[in-house]
Amino acid sequence: METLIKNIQLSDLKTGEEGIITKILGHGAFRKRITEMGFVKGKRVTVIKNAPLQDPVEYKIMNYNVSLRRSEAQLVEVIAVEDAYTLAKVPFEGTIDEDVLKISALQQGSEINIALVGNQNSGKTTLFNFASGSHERVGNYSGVTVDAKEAIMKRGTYSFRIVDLPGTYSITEYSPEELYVRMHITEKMPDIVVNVVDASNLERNLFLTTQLIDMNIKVVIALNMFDELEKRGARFDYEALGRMMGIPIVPTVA
Ligand SMILES: Nc1nc2c(ncn2[C@@H]2O[C@H](COP(=O)(O)OP(=O)(O)O)[C@@H](O)[C@H]2O)c(=O)[nH]1
Ligand SMILES: [Mg+2]
Repeated sequence: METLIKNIQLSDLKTGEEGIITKILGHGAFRKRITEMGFVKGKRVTVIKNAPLQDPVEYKIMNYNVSLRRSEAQLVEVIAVEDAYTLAKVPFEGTIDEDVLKISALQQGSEINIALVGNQNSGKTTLFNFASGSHERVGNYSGVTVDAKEAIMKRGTYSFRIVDLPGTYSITEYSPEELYVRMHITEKMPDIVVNVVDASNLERNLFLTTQLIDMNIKVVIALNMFDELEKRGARFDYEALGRMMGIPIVPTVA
């Protein structure tokens, strides 16, 4: 039987407790800074001082003492050291080296959250159904006015949690759909946003893309309906556009 081991927030560890880092949430400047401080997957972190409701929290990582704001520590996921032993199938009293702990932490952290974002009729649901086809459906979850579908698929040791978000032309919060998509990105912090773009309607579709770029998140463009483009005999140097925007563009036919 597979043991279910829960990731916990680093901020929840109490003084003296230790964890092994399984995932860093967040993007951009925060991610860069925290990684530079040594907070990367597989590293052991010890709580030096975590007083309730007090900021900052003090940690020891790679033999350095560092302070993190509580809000930052909430973006670091860890597993308890005991759990890393369980994952590594080594008894807790047994001898174990850091490499083994690291490998088990990497396995634990291998859930990748993907959000499909794009205009209506760009092919999000078709892509979602293709990706989740024979896989487990987690089901629908709904806001007050809009729905999103979620599925998990597994490839090797990775599991991908994919969310099909409602179609939007922008995410400036004017409609419930826009608000929902924006909240999902800022609060759930998907590891990757797949921006599904209708290749035959580029100009309109790329407006949303520019807004996603401004959100400082990891974006990949699925240049969908590529068959329609080819049918019209159009040629499009999407690699050059991708280089200009700093985003990988992958042609797809959902
Ligand atoms: N030709 C073509 N049609 C597609 C492709 N992807 C989706 N469609 C069609 O486009 C329509 C809208 O797709 P849908 O997945 O519902 O879009 P959504 O609103 O973004 O979820 C459907 O009729 C799909 O069958 C594609 O790559 N090529
Ligand atoms: Mg849809």
